[in-house]
Order: sequence, then structure tokens, then C-alpha cells
Amino acid sequence: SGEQAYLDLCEHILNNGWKKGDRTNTGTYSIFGHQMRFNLQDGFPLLTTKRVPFRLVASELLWFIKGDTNIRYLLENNNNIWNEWAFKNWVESEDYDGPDMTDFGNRSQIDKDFKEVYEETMNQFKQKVLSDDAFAKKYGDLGSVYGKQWRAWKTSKEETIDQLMDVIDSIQNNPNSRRHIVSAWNPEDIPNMALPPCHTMFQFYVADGKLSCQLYQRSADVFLGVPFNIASYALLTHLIAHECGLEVGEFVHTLGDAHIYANHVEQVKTQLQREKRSLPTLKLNVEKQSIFEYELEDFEVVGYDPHPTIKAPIAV
Ligand code: UFP
Repeated sequence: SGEQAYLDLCEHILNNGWKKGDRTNTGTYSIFGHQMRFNLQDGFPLLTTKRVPFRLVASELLWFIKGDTNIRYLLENNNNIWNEWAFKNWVESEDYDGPDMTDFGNRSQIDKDFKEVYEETMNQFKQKVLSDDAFAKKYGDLGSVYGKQWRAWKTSKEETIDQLMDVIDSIQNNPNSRRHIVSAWNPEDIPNMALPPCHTMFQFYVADGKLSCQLYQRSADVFLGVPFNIASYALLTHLIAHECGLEVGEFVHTLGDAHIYANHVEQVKTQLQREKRSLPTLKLNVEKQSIFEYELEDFEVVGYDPHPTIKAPIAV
């Protein structure tokens, strides 16, 4: 269990993964169906065999919790992880009259000159989202992503459901329930989404005064995405446990298509040669009672001493 479970998964995929084509044309080694367990009492599962950027994990999670779907909040927190998705909407719109950005994800990785133009254009885009309200409203908004489904799931009666609030309520009032579920997978919205949710649904479980969480992730970029995803759901579990007056239990991570991209194999091998270190601990501002009140400054990861970052290209 714990970080070793992650390293074992990497090794297992390298040894047994199917060579499988994928949407991004990068190529992957892939297996189907896998489960890892992280006992949150053993420490906060931020991997130590490479640095995982907790600040980005935390600001993205707060963005989901707020029900915000506009990248402006992320940019204000110097978090760039969702930029490409919003940028794509802009450069493909009729309002865009800048340089040709067709296939910018792949081209910026192979063409140095293009990369410069792309970065310049992306910077202009970010500045506009930050400074121009109307522009931000039109092109900063990602639409039906996690924040929307968690906090304002639209029903056929034109009402909304606050799944996150409801699940906290059900954990508090009916802890034994087997229905503590939040679903991000909304089949009606899928055709209009740039990236259908990877974290499809999650469930909570209360026993022995502890709150556990299981995530079903339909598609998992094991090198770049998964370390981030583990930390994010571990943090969410801590926040909800605190609000409900429970200790933390386990985070159970269940994966559908678990893959290592062909251009991440060397990086994974580097990581597998490293020795694990002891996990950090998470400190929350205990003054805050509700998960809807937290700000970035309310979280602190103590004793995090990881091996260095390992860079790898992201498949868009
Ligand atoms: N991916 C993750 N975790 C995430 C996220 C994306 O691993 O949190 F947003 C990866 C999985 C996959 C790609 O490699 O992004 C999504 O592509 P697809 O929709 O084709 O599965």
C-alpha cells in the first residue's frame, strides 16, 4: 500500500502493459482495472520519489469546491494546469485573428519557432482572462467541468443539485449509508466537453470514526496525472473528515485504463530507481469548520522532502 503501491503499478505496466494507441496519438502501455490503497493515517500521500506540486493540487481542489469553472481563479493563483482547454476554445472561435494555432499541443513540442509564437499567444490569452471581464466570461469558462457537476448538476427540471453539500450532509446525518456518492459523469454533457471527466465518481464510507474515500478514475495518465489525483482526493477526504468530526481512514484509488505514455517510459524508470522517503503530514487551519471556507493559506504540508521533479511532455 501507499507510495509502494504506486511504484508497483508503474513497474507492472512497464512489464505487462498492452501497447495501445490512444486519442492523442502518443501511444501508451496500458492495463485495465487496478486498485491502490493509501492509509491516510500513515501520512499525507504526496509522492516522495519525485516532487508533486501540492500548491497546484490544492488550488485546483478549492476551485472545484467553489463550483468555479472559470480559469481566472486558477490564473490568480498562478495555476496553469487548465489553460490549454480554455485557450483551445478561443483560438478556434471567430473572435480569434492571431497566428494559426492548429494542433498547438503537438506542434509546440516539436517545432521550436512555433513554440515561441504559441507561448506569446498563450500569455496574451492569460492576460486577457485576468483583466477583461467580458473576455473571461466568454473564453475563461470551461463549462461543464468538475465544479459544475459537483455543485450545480443541472436536472431535467432546470433545477440544480449540490452533490458536494448533499454528500457532506449524508455523511453527517446517516454515516452508515451506502449511498455517499458524487458523480461527475453526466452523459448528457459529455458531447460538449473538451475533456470528459477522468475522475468519474467517488464514494465515502464511515466506520470506526474514520472517513474513507474511493475514487473510480476511468482513464489514468499514471506518470503525470495519478500522483496529482492521489493528493487531490486525499486532501478532499481530510477536509470533509474535519468538517464531519471524523478521523481520516483510507483513500482507495480504482483505475480503469491505467496507462504510461510511450514518451514517459524513461522518466518512470528514473523514478523507479529512487528510494522512497517518509511521507509528509497535512496541517489544516482548524479554525475553519466548513470545506466551503478554506483558502490556500489554510493548508500546510509539513516535512515534505521529495526527490527532484521529473519533467515529461503532457499529452493534450
Ligand atoms: N488525466 C489523468 N488525470 C486527470 C486528468 C487527465 O490521468 O486528472 F484530467 C489523463 C488521462 C488520459 C488523459 O491520459 O488525461 C485524458 O484522455 P482521455 O479522455 O482520452 O482518456
